[in-house]
Amino acid sequence: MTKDTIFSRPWDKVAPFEFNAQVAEVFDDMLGRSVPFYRESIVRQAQLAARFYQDGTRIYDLGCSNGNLGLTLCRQMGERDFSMVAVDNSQPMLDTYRQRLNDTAGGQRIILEHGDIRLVAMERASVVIVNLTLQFLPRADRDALVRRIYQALVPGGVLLLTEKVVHEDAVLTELEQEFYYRFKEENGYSRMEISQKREALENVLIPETLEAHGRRLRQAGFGAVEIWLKWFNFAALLAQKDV
Ligand code: GEK
Repeated sequence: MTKDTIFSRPWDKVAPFEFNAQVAEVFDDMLGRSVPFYRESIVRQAQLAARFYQDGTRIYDLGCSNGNLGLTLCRQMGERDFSMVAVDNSQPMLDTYRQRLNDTAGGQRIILEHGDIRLVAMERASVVIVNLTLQFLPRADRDALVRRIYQALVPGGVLLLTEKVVHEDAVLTELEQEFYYRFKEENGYSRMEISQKREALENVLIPETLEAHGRRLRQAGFGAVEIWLKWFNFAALLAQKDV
């Protein structure tokens, strides 16, 4: 695993964050050290996907990056047949995913699609995964995507939505961020790295409150919504379409 040192030297001007080849190369180290319970949440989402998958339907992974979820799902499903479409608009991420799929038993069950998740056609979905990706869309585009996901789901189908979140209360938002930066420091990031990354993500990663996510899910039609993981400024939700 290549170590993430992207922000370890002072930048003259911090450019907006992009999912380019440099990021793809260090992605696993970056996420492992920047997202609390990243591995745990990948494993549980793969287990949930296996649990809710309905034969003859599809799983969609929107913003699939280098395929950690898909590869974990292949292991979870064993010999069981399934069909997954994994979408990302970063070619370097998909190149890594492709290489990893070639080395994975049953990897042909996953189809990679290069494109914008706002435009991807979806149908007969029993599981849609949006892991840490809705936050990168302009806020104005989020309602439409969640509505389209709801429409593409078969009865009993689920959306697994994980996001960085903020609190409605500014003081609690600050507390959550303080603990988040503490987590990053404990994982070896310097204060300068943390601050430059924060600047690079400004206006690129736009987190919302849990209440805003709940409202959007309900407005799209989801009846049952469960927060199955919460750590300060991170939350993972499961929303199910009525059977
Ligand atoms: C994981 N889910 O490891 N269309 C397609 N892809 C996009 C778009 C878009 N509009 N915007 C961003 N992406 C992954 C982690 S990373 C989260 C997701 C993070 C892609 C982007 O290229 C990147 O690969 C991914 O969404 C976000 O389970 O790095 O914080």
